[in-house]
Amino acid sequence: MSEGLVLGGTNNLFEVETDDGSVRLCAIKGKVLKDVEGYYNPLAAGDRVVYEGDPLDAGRGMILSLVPRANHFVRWNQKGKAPQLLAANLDLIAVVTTPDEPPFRPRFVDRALIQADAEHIRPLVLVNKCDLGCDGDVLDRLSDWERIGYETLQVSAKTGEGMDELASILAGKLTAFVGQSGVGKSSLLNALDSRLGLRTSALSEKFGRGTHTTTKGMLFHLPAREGERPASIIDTPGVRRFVLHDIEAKDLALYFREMEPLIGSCSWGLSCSHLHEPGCKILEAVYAGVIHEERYESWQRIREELETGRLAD
Ligand SMILES: Nc1nc2c(ncn2[C@@H]2O[C@H](COP(=O)(O)OP(=O)(O)O)[C@@H](O)[C@H]2O)c(=O)[nH]1
Ligand SMILES: [Mg+2]
Ligand SMILES: [Zn+2]
Repeated sequence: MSEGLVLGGTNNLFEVETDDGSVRLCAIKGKVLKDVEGYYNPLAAGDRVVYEGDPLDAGRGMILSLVPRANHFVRWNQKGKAPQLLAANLDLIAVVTTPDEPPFRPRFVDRALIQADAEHIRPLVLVNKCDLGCDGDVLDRLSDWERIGYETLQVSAKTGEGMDELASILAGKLTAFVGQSGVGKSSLLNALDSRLGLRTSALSEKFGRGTHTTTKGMLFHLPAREGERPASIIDTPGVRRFVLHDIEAKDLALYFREMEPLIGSCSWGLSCSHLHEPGCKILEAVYAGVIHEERYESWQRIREELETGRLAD
């Protein structure tokens, strides 16, 4: 029995990297992974598992158990009606977005930031395709995320702009790239390591027939750059919408970094809905510009979504 690292997998067959760097295709033995019951997928890229090698086949093995996770990044899978593990044991979540093609989606970013904070994983707002130009709205949101304590970085997988800085941030960490299909997650990976040669596809092809884009998470080790430790990246499946998991509507404001310090100080105390009450410190902060209107709107929409189970946006 030895420990290995899950690189990816589907249909209960997982690619497990062994200590010597080789990869074994492993099935899960029986029902040993009880602690992950109820999930859309039992294991995710980044998981560490205990496996037993097949004595007759160096490329095969059986997963016996899961090593307890330091953290996991999950979203609610609406179709499968279950939480879906996107990645595990992360040091960083890069929430990838674009100024255009596909259009800038700040609410997607807000949701992913909240889920990252809820899991205590450091998030980075990564704007790709900055060669297309960031207009005022995008820059305004970026400076607001910075103001409330999030890191942001503008890069272009196409021109290479910002890629050195990105590589330095990623060095020595396990990072998940999370973002909608088409924002350039695979292109960023190719730019970081030209040997990968991952399939990328134009937006117009993304939703067409026979296209082949990432449908499962996959972990890649990048070569170390001079003077830096190597980076590992998980390319997660492109998610069209990001639905929060395991966060209650009444607690949502706790995950908005600029709202959290105000909670409890409203005239109505903890029973304040922050929607219309006089003496609401959150509403006052919105009027005073301390909470960005767009963030307040994000909060309202997500709260309604969590309360009713109906998807907004
Ligand atoms: N203009 C521009 N296009 C890019 C950039 N990065 C990726 N793309 C294009 O965006 C499309 C989607 O990229 P892909 O990597 O497949 O996105 P993914 O679905 O997130 O993996 C492809 O046509 C890429 O050529 C960039 O920095 N600038
Ligand atoms: Mg891709
Ligand atoms: Zn209030």
